[in-house]
Amino acid sequence: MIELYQFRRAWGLNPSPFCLKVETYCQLAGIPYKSVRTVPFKAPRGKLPFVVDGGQRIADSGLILDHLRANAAWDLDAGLDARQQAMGHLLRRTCEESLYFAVVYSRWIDDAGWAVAGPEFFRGMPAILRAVMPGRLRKKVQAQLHQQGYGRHDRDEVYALGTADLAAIAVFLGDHVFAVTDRPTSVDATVYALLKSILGPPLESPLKQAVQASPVLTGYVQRIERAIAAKAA
Ligand SMILES: N[C@@H](CCC(=O)N[C@@H](CS)C(=O)NCC(=O)O)C(=O)O
Repeated sequence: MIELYQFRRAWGLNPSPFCLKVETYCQLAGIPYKSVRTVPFKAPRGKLPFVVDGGQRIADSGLILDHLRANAAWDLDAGLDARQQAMGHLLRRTCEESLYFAVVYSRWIDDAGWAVAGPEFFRGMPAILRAVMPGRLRKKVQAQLHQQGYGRHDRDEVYALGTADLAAIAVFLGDHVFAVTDRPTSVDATVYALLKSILGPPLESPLKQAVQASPVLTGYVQRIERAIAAKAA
């Protein structure tokens, strides 16, 4: 049984796109796993998720998926040709290296998003910690986004960057059932995780408006959820 170390649920959902990516992959591939709640400072690389499999600790969602796919019975990417793999790589990078940071901005930096996300992220924390931790971590995320670059843009520009990614993803998906072939792959775990992270939480932002306005994107999210349900049945 794989142990998947991740954040506490927020709004009843997996709040982290990278944790949700791994959890979705496990669900799509029918991999038995146990979710274990933890915090980043206990992770091997200071970020979540990580997994423990037979005593081996593996951090980073991409490396975790590589590890899971090494078991042929769990390899959703088997049989993809070089072009499909390349398209998947580009799509994944768009989600993880660009769209992700717009999502982070919508939760941690945008005052409207923070007013909703802050209390939920730190719910249940002892009052003494809750008085200092949210502000401290918000400053840390602010510094991370500044280093990454998107934090140097104003609100409209950040959302323009994110919605441009969403528009490109929607064109790429078009009328395809799944991202790069006719069945779910690891690429779908990533794309779904980002779209669900925008759609699921009760946060209003131009990112959410863009997903909700796209039948391609909302239809895709529903298809992935049907594929997960079918695998569990
Ligand atoms: N490259 C890593 C990124 C993981 C990541 O950024 N995780 C975030 C949550 S979505 C995290 O743990 N942040 C806590 C921190 O930076 O302190 C992966 O693919 O797993």
